[in-house]
This record gives sequence, C-alpha cells and structure tokens, in this order.
Amino acid sequence: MATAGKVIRCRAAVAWAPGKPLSVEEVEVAPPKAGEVRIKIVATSICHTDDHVLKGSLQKVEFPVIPGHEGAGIVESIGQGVTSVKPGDKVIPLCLPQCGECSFCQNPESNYCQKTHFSEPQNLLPDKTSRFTCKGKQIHHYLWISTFAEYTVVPEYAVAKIDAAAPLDKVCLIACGFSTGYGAAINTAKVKPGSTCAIFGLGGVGLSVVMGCKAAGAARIIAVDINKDKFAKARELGATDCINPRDFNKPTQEVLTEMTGQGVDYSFEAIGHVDTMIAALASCNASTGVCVMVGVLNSEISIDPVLLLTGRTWKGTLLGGWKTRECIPKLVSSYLEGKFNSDLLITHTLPFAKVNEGFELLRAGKSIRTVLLF
Ligand code: COD
Ligand code: ZN
Repeated sequence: MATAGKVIRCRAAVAWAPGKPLSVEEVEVAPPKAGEVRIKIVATSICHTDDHVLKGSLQKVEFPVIPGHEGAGIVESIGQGVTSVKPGDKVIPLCLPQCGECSFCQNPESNYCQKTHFSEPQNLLPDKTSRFTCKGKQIHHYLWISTFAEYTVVPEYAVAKIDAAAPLDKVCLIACGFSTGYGAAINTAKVKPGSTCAIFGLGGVGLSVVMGCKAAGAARIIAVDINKDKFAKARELGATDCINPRDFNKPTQEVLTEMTGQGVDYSFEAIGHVDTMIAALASCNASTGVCVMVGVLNSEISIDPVLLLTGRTWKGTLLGGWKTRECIPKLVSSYLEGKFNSDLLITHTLPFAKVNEGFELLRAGKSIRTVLLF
C-alpha cells in the first residue's frame, strides 16, 4: 500500500468551536499506532447526536473536533499487532467498542464495554493522543471514530469487519441510528408479539424503533411527533396510529392511556427532552409497562417515584443493546438478506462538501437520514 506508514492529507469536517458550522478542511491523518486501524471512510450519515456536538451541548466533547459516528469504509492500513482486519476489508467503525475482555463484555446481558471512551473526560484515542492535525493544531476525535473525515484512525476493538458485498452508502446507518432504535425494541425492551408500543420522536432513531417493534410482532404501534410530516414514513414502517401532541390540550400520557385503556406495554423516548421522557414513562402500563430511554439529556430529571413503585420498569439503551463487534456484522448480513430495509430511512444523499446543508435539512425536520459521500 502506497500510503501505509505515511501521513495522509485528506478532507475532513472540523468543528472549531461550539455553535459554528462545520468547516471542510484539509487535515493530516497520522498512521495507525500499534493496535489501531486506519480506515478510508466511504460514506457517513448525519445523526442528531452530531448536531448536539456542534451546538456544544454534550459534556466531555472538546473542540476543535471532527464529529461523525455513522460511517462505513475500507481498511487502508493496520498498526502493529492488529489481526482481526486487513487492508481492503470493508468495516464499520464502532462508537461503542467491544473489547471482549471486561466484565461487561463477558456478561451476555450487557453491551457496555468498559474500555469505552464514555468514562474518559477527553475525546482522544486510548493513549490520550490524537491522529488528526489541521493548520498546525491538534484536532480531537469524537467517540474515537470521527467519521466526518476521509481517513480516520480507531482502536482495533472499535472496528467491525462486515460482508464484502455490503453497500457502504447504505449500511453506514447500521453504525448507529438504525441499530440503536431497532435494538431498543428487540434487545432492550424485548417487545412481545401482540403488544402495544408508543414511540416518542420519529427521527432516524425513533423510526428504527418503529421497525423493531414491527419486527417483534407488536399489534399496535403508536408514533408520536410534533412534526406531522414524519407520519407517512412512520406508517410505511409499521406505525398503526400517529399522534401530534400539539393537537391535544392534555398531556400525551393521558391521550395514550385513553387510547389504550391501561397505557402501552412498551414506550420509547427518542427525542432527548425532559417532558417527553416523563410523558413516555407515564404512558406505559403502571404495573407491567417498560419505558426505554434512547435520547440523551444534558440535565437531571426528577420524577414522582410512584410512577415506578407501581411496577413500571425504566431502562436506558446504548446502541440498542447490541454487542457491537459481534452483532453489527450480523445486522449487515441480515440487511443483505432483506430481513429489514434501513434504506427507507435515507431521504437525502449529498457529496461530503455539502455536510452543512445536511445539518440544515435535519434541523428543518426535512430529512430522516442524509448520507454523505466522499
Ligand atoms: N414531542 C414530540 N416529538 C418531538 C419533540 C416533542 N417535544 N421535539 C422533537 N420531536 C421530534 C422531531 O420532530 C424529530 O422528528 C424527532 O423528535 C427527533 O429526530 P431527529 O431526526 O432530530 O433525531 P435522531 O433520530 O437522529 O436522534 C435522536 C436522539 C434522541 C437519538 C438524539 O437526539 C440523542 O439524544 N442522541 C444521544 C443519545 C443516543 O442514544 N445516542 C445514540 C444514537 S447516537
Ligand atoms: Zn447516532
């Protein structure tokens, strides 16, 4: 490989400071160190979490930073000791790693690898350095994977090798949004056939929850969003009812309880607001209901404990509960076998240079997923 062992100059979208648009720059990407993999990103989609990064509303994200965490690409070169992938392999970089050794990785019930960056205050690689520079400045990684860069360097245990037949411009969604929502229904809530579900928020993540509920055999799937333009897609993916909280002059939990008698069996919050988190919790059956929080909140939340004392279960999910290195390749294979159609979430495809346009579409509620192509 002509580039192996050398610094690569390529394009990346750099967020120099919170609240500013991304700036497409030429960056230098250092070769992978021992145990690391350098990946040529072919396609990356835009998730709302990246917008939280741009706004500076996520803790533990230092600027300047290269965001992006829904990407797919091809291994360009590997560092010393890397054995699970080789140059030319199609891969998905993982925003949640799977080291395979920690107690959570060894527990079949958990996917929260302890080697994750979530416990670290800075967004650098595990050795506390960055592989990116731009205009003489060190640029931070994001979730270790920074997929808004033509080349990125990630630890080997945050890379999943996928089927060589996978279309990278489609399976990039499996890196985060699709897997998070679909897994929230299948793995975290364990939705049962015949049950009733409510999904708050119909973005790429919430619509993937709808798909997961449908695949699990839910009989009634109630989709909730303040943007009624999302309802047609929700119905196409399996929603049986769609409600806009703004059409009612009472809390959504009351609307859902009236619609279902005793509340839904499973509720999901895929927005990240205090009021919708409480509404989702209060919407599920007081005794046997399960509420899954998918969205992240940058503040504390207080609830009436009676909501839980009566028997409800309140859970969270990270990447839909999938053990990533093991399950992401399987999800890609299921996609190739036609077991689900995550392509329905792709509303726009743009050249990478139009990354800011992609964010405008998301903020305006006009896109579900925009795929950016390098
Ligand atoms: N009531 C109902 N719907 C609302 C409300 C409201 N008050 N406010 C917003 N909405 C709707 C919007 O109209 C929109 O349709 C939807 O909520 C949000 O969709 P998107 O497309 O903006 O966002 P997604 O689906 O890409 O991401 C949503 C997350 C909740 C996952 C994201 O914002 C987040 O919190 N990420 C961090 C946590 C996480 O789980 N991450 C894993 C994926 S990175
Ligand atoms: Zn995401």
